[in-house]
Order: sequence, then C-alpha cells, then structure tokens
Amino acid sequence: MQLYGSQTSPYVRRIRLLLADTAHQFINMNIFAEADRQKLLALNPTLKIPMLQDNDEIIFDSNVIYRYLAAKMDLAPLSWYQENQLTLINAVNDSLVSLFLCTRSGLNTDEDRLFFNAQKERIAASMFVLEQQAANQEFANWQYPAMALYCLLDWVIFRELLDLEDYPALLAFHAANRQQAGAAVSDPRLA
Ligand SMILES: N[C@@H](CCC(=O)N[C@@H](CS)C(=O)NCC(=O)O)C(=O)O
Repeated sequence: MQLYGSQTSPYVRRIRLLLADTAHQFINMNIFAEADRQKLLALNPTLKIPMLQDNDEIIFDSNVIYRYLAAKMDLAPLSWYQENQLTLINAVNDSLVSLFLCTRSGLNTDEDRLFFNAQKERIAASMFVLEQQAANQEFANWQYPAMALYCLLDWVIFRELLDLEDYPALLAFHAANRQQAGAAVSDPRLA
C-alpha cells in the first residue's frame, strides 16, 4: 500500500496516524513542483493529496481513504456525531488552506472581502464548537476524529495561522496527544 502525500499536509498526516501500525510506503511529494505534479496528475486529476494506492485500487480524498481503510482494518464505523465532528474539522482545515493559498498567491487576506470574511466566519464558528467538544472530553479516544483534530491543531501552530490561546481545551488536547503513535515521524517541522 502506498500513501502519496507531503510532510506538511494535515490531511495526509491524519492518514499517516491512522496507518501508524500498518505496513505501508509513504511517498513524499512536492505537489507544486513540476515533476511531482505530473506524477500526481497521471493518477489523480484532482491534483490533491492524500492519495492511496492499494494494488490496482487508487483512492482520492482523506475522507474516502478513511472509509476504505476502516473497512480494510475492520474499524467500527463512525457515528453520525463523529461524522459531524469530522465535517467541522474539515471546514476549518479547508478554509485555512484556502486563506493560506491566497496569502501564498500574494493576496492580502486582511482586506474586507466576501471570500476572506466567509472563511474567517466559518473558522471562528467551527473552532468555538470544537473547543466546547474538547472541553467535554469528546476527543478523549484516539480515533480518527481525534487524529484529524490533532493534525489540524499542530499544523495551525506550525504555520502560525490562529492564536490558539483563545482555545484552552484544544491546546490541552494538543499537548496530551503529542506522543501518539506516528506523531513524531509525521511532524510537519521535519519538512
Ligand atoms: N478534501 C481533501 C482536501 C485535501 C487537500 O486540500 N489537500 C491539500 C494539501 S493540505 C492539497 O492537496 N492542496 C493542493 C491544491 O489545493 O492545489 C481531502 O480530505 O483529502
């Protein structure tokens, strides 16, 4: 089984944490460099990572990769509540990736623009709920939603995207999970 990704992507990292105790090959790519981009394009027209190859099967998108691996690893299906937790985490992650790419494209995301404001509103509203859930110990079990949350928070800290001092329960959750299997080897700071 091959996992295509990058060292810094929080979406890739959650799958690496899931596969921490499962034999697989991690293929580290720079998807904005031409050679790796062509390699990815040949297999995956979405040009996004993560992507999983398992013999003849190629799976795009971390959500679908999770479902594929959960079936293969015989994991209990996520509850609807957990699915919603994942959607909240994805909402924050997608909006932060969008703003990050805007900044990298030379745009000033501090400007009063509909697109920037919509991302920031979504981030604030979703982070508020995630903070409450963390305070209620709803991420206490090291299952996929907790893995995804850890990867989001660690990436936010690494890229200095949000001030997490406003979210003490999320900071406590992050600190409590630094030693989980696969966390050290998948640290974005190793990039
Ligand atoms: N919904 C996708 C999102 C993946 C995603 O946004 N990956 C980023 C890296 S963190 C990416 O490939 N970005 C490339 C681009 O947007 O061109 C998933 O869950 O796998």
